[in-house]
Amino acid sequence: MDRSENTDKPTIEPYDEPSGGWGSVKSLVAKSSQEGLLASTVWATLQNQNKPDGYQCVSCSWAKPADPKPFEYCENGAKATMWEITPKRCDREFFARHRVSELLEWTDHDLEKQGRLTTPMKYDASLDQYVPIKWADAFREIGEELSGLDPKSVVFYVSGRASLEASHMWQLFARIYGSNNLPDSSNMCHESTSVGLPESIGSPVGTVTLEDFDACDMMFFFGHNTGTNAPRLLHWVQEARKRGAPVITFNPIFERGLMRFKSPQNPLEMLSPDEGTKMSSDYYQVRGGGDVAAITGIAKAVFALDDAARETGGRRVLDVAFIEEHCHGFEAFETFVRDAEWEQIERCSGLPRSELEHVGRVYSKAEKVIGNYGMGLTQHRHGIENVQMLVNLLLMRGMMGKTGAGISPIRGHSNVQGQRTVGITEKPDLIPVEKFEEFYGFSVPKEKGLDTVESCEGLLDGSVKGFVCLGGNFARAIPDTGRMEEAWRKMRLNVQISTKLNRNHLLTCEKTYILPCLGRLERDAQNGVEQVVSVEDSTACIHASFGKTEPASRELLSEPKITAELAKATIAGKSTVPWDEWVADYGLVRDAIERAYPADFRNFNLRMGTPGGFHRDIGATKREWRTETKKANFLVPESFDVDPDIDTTRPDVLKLITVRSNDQFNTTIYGYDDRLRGVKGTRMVILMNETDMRRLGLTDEDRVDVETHVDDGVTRRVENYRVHAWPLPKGNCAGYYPELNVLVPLWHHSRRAHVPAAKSVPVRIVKRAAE
Ligand SMILES: Nc1nc2c(c(=O)[nH]1)N[C@H]1C(S)=C(S)[C@@H](COP(=O)(O)OP(=O)(O)OC[C@H]3O[C@@H](n4cnc5c(=O)[nH]c(N)nc54)[C@H](O)[C@@H]3O)O[C@H]1N2
Ligand SMILES: Nc1nc2c(c(=O)[nH]1)N[C@H]1C(S)=C(S)[C@@H](COP(=O)(O)OP(=O)(O)OC[C@H]3O[C@@H](n4cnc5c(=O)[nH]c(N)nc54)[C@H](O)[C@@H]3O)O[C@H]1N2
Ligand SMILES: [Mo]
Repeated sequence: MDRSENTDKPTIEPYDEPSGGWGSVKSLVAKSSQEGLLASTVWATLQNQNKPDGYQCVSCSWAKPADPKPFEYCENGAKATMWEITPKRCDREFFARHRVSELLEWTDHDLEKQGRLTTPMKYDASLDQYVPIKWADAFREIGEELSGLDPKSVVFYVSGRASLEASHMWQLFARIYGSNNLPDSSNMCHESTSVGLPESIGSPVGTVTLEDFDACDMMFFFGHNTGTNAPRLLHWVQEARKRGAPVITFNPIFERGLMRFKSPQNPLEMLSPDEGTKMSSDYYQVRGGGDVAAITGIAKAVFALDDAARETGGRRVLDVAFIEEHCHGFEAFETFVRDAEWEQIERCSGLPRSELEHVGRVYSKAEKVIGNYGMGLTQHRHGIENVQMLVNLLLMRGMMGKTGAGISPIRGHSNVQGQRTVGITEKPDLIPVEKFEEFYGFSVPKEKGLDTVESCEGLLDGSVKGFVCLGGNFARAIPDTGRMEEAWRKMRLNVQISTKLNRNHLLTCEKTYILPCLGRLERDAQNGVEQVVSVEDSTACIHASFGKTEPASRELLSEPKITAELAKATIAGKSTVPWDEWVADYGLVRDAIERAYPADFRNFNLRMGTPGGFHRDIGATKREWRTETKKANFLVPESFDVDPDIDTTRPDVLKLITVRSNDQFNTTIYGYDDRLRGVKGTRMVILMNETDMRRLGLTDEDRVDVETHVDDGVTRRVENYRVHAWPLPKGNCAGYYPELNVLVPLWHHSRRAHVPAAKSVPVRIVKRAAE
């Protein structure tokens, strides 16, 4: 099933064109014809993308400006749109033609490529096929099934795309039923942020808005592949570079978007023969997992510069007034940094002292600095420490709570941040329990529910018996996919609310249903009245989203409607939630959200059309620290090299970094060309440092098996991958998620946040005998 290739002769050579540019235009034209879409349809739809009176893109969560450009979309946002408005249909005839055991052999790409799901389906084991089921029957059967299960044994997963309205309803449904088991895709993503930032600065989300990006005079990028995963942000980086602001990147892989960029929005740039804007003024190939060490080195350099300033009576480099008034724990941090040995910093970060000192000097001269980061920091055993260390660096110079400065976790899914804001969490202490109980007359379960890793543990030990998924492809996105697929099938109930066919649908249980829903781009009329939904972007701004395209099928229901019907079938009479009234008018759901979260959602219905969105109440942006100490906390990591799972005694053990290609959205694989890395025609490749390859007796195109090197009695292996030399730090190798998730042990995760450590998987590469 994991033969993710589409040609006999894949080609792998680094891409040296700028990101954006003509390459992105060509790629879009090819995609629209592959989907069988008319250029005029694509064009008319994209005109509305990320506009205040249009729909909010279903790809990444990057901010939507108040004054959008005529084309406020990027190559990957446009791909996501075309993927959703495709004329292709995965309808009842499709399911009549294919048995599930046959579909299990298909790749992720081939499954989703079938187009939009159109009809509710139920798995029939005697036929090994999905057969159509009426909506009313599906709701009734699922309701009966849920009523017979212990609520603690059922998991209500949410992938980060569902709207604020659907998400708020969903968590109420789960809690009234009796379960706090509300894992979110965020558990695999920015949970290190959601746990780390509140301890540091008293906010679970970032502190910057587009205003800050317009004003900053320096940026850091740690572990984010911006050109692929939030391409519109490149425009703000380009503007900053044109203002002369340094942009300093730490990433083990040279990612094109943060090297060179040509704005497809700018005809002059597009026609000019030059190579586009140099995006990172300095690009450091930090060793995977080496960021705590690298940041310690930069901090050490800052202390040294501050010492020198004090000696000569010059201007202090530390923001002493800020630290005194606003911070806690500075002395312990200072001791940690001053005590750190350069030798160890260099070894763990893979970077020479002179380079880190250079970064310290550049940082010391800047006044308004933004610290951007992505999965390269969060998906590690020490994901929380990574995040907190970047905050420490910013706090040293007072880069928090002032215009042009702050911490910027670049979030993933287009509403993943917002789902947490309106109650999707397994932790009841993060929701307004008393309010829910008072408003709706039910008792919220008080014990913590299951997060993603704990849900998987429950699958393995048999205590989880049902999964109801609001979007996503849980069983494919999680670690240890080999073991988890087997465990998944032992459940009683698998309910998938989805737009496209994916592997999770094929992991059938005793009762399995696919409930097809409207996408965000589609017109959502309830009793003839058109509804609007809302989402929160990466900068904590909340926007309305107006669906305008014709639904892919007349049978589709909206996510709020499906949630309400499931709730009515399962927990009728157990609360006073007016499910039908809410579905008839989503504005009433927004009123309910406002009542539950008045500080964030004041005048929600009135303000949601504000161009640029309205900003949530984030204390840290006002230097109001909602931490236990009432201060911004410097938090000291235990050590640098804190991945205990890498066997450093074995020179053949490498640290595997799993990444996304430029032709995928998570488990949605649009195609096999990772244009920005120059990998074409295959996803079954392991990129390696050339010296490591030679050391292990490997040459380009050799076929290898990759095995996880941990001692837990489980064999985890992928077979017949090709290796290719790539400019990576020694000891690292890289390949594509989700195919490689089979290699990630479930227990290999960020310690307190439980984010799978998908960026540091200990593996051995074993050459295959010639066939
Ligand atoms: N087109 C497209 N857009 C997307 C997505 C998509 O799949 N496709 N997914 C969305 C989602 S849900 C998310 S969470 C985001 C993900 O966006 P990113 O945060 O960019 O996630 P990855 O693609 O995993 O890339 C992680 C980057 O971190 C680097 N890295 C790995 N290990 C380390 C390390 O130890 N230190 C440092 N400094 N860097 C490291 C990798 O080389 C890579 O460049 O994108 C969102 N946007
Ligand atoms: N090894 C490794 N594993 C990872 C990661 C990694 O970097 N490396 N990244 C992790 C991260 S950051 C994330 S966020 C997770 C992603 O995990 P998920 O969010 O669970 O996965 P997606 O691939 O985004 O889900 C795709 C499916 O969502 C459904 N869908 C699409 N649009 C809609 C919609 O509007 N409504 C509904 N109801 N369904 C819809 C479609 O059926 C589609 O097949 O994966 C994680 N797993
Ligand atoms: Mo994500």
